[in-house]
Amino acid sequence: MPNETRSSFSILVLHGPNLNLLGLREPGIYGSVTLADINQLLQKEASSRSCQIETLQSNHEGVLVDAIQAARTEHHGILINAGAYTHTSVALRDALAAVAMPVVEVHLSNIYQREPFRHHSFIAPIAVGQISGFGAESYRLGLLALVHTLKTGSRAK
Ligand code: CA2
Repeated sequence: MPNETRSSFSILVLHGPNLNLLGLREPGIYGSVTLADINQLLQKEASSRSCQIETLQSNHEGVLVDAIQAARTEHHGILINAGAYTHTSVALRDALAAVAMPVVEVHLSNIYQREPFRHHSFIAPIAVGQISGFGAESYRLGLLALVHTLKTGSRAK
């Protein structure tokens, strides 16, 4: 079914390494919200837009690559906070590019206000867009941006 006439989408939400520690360690940088809180927020936002989400957190690059490959037949788009793999992983970027579906990259912190090694993202060039620096709100905004992209097929150039 063409996207313009679809009323619902299935979205894979991926969380990379150490994000399972959210709310439990370093609240000064990443805040006190837990990953379970973020997933719950996304579930609520998605269901109010008649969308489905599947969430997965992994500390292992290969697990994330496998999930991205499997998304090809299960989902319409991917929302990803790849954590530190953002700055290191050609494998994740290649997998995301290979599945050829809209990807939105999100970060809790503003990666451009942090150490120089966090300023480069391997994912950004193959993503529809990136949202960085709004805490848990980055995920909500990212989900809205992804749903908008899926519904309209629109991407700014
Ligand atoms: O700001 C983000 O969302 C990051 O993707 C978070 C990554 C970091 O490597 C990226 O540069 C930016 C780190 C996630 C680690 O999360 C923790 C949470 C609590 C305690 C320790 C780590």
